[in-house]
Amino acid sequence: MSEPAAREEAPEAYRDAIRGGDRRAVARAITLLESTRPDRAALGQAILELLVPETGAALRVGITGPPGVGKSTFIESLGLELLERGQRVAVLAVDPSSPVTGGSILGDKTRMELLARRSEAFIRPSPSGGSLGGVAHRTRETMLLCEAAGYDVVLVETVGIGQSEVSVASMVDFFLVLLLPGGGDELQGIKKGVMELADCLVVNKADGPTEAVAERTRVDYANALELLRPSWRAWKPRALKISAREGQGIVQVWETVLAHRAALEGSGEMEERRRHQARAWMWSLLDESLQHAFREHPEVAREIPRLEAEVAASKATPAAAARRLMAVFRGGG
Ligand SMILES: Nc1nc2c(ncn2[C@@H]2O[C@H](COP(=O)(O)OP(=O)(O)OP(=O)(O)O)[C@@H](O)[C@H]2O)c(=O)[nH]1
Ligand SMILES: [Mg+2]
Repeated sequence: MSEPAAREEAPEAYRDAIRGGDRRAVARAITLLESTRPDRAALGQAILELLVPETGAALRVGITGPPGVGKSTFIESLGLELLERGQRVAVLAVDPSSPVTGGSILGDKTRMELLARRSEAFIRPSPSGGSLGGVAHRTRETMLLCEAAGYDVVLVETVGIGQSEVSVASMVDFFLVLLLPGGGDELQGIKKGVMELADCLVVNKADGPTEAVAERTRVDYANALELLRPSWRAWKPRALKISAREGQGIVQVWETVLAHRAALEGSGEMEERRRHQARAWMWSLLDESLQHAFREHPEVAREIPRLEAEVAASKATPAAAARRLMAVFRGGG
């Protein structure tokens, strides 16, 4: 955007620039959304609201896996393949552990060197600081901005720590779990429940000395998937093996993503999935702002330390203290 500064602050100017695919405008709008200054954040929200009608067209893919499994290498490889196919690609991250300076994807830009250099690709580190919920909300909003800017595919990466996989799974159309050759999911630090969320399990590093064990691991996972109760009428999760480093199997992964989309669109489940996600997101935002309003309420804030102390000293039950705080909040206390 090259308009004078004052005009740039109008949400409409951002909207037009983002619609036109201006990457700098996208980046600046994301920074606004992430801002802790209420007026900046409000401008970000105003921009987002103007753009909502233009969102939803991208294919959203979530990628998780244990540290060192090859997520960045895979995303670079898949991203380049998609660019070859004429698609524009955005890469985002959810990393609640990331320090103030931004997430690991920033360092990853060096690992996604080829992708980062391409003008059809947009790479954005995880929003930093705050709760997982907050970080995930920002990433979701960033995803919408990227869609409005015309990115065809949004890849959302998260390292499997805490609950971040679950929140990424709840914002994407396709959820992919990358695994290492050998070692069960628990050994790899994949938590219970994450397997059930996967639309596809992908064993990476199927090359050189680890190729044979990668195939055995793939078969083991394929068998394990057979035992899971299917989440979808039209889709049975698959187990694949790839070498992200050699670029082997990447096309097959993408064809699986496309087959999944076709299947779920055919059964109406894709629309269902997105509707469900949008409702859940609304409630999660509401939970967040209610919590905030509650803690900011002056009388509640005054009561909290006293009641916490009473609960800790077993002088009041948690239930009674919670009831008391609610009564204060409602103005009846
Ligand atoms: N042999 C082999 N090595 C690979 C492959 N993919 C990635 N690696 C190597 O595995 C290491 C980790 O790769 P990354 O892509 O950084 O893994 P990551 O999952 O992004 O790691 P974190 O971001 O630290 O969680 C690097 O040394 C890569 O070169 C592969 O397909 N085969
Ligand atoms: Mg990485």
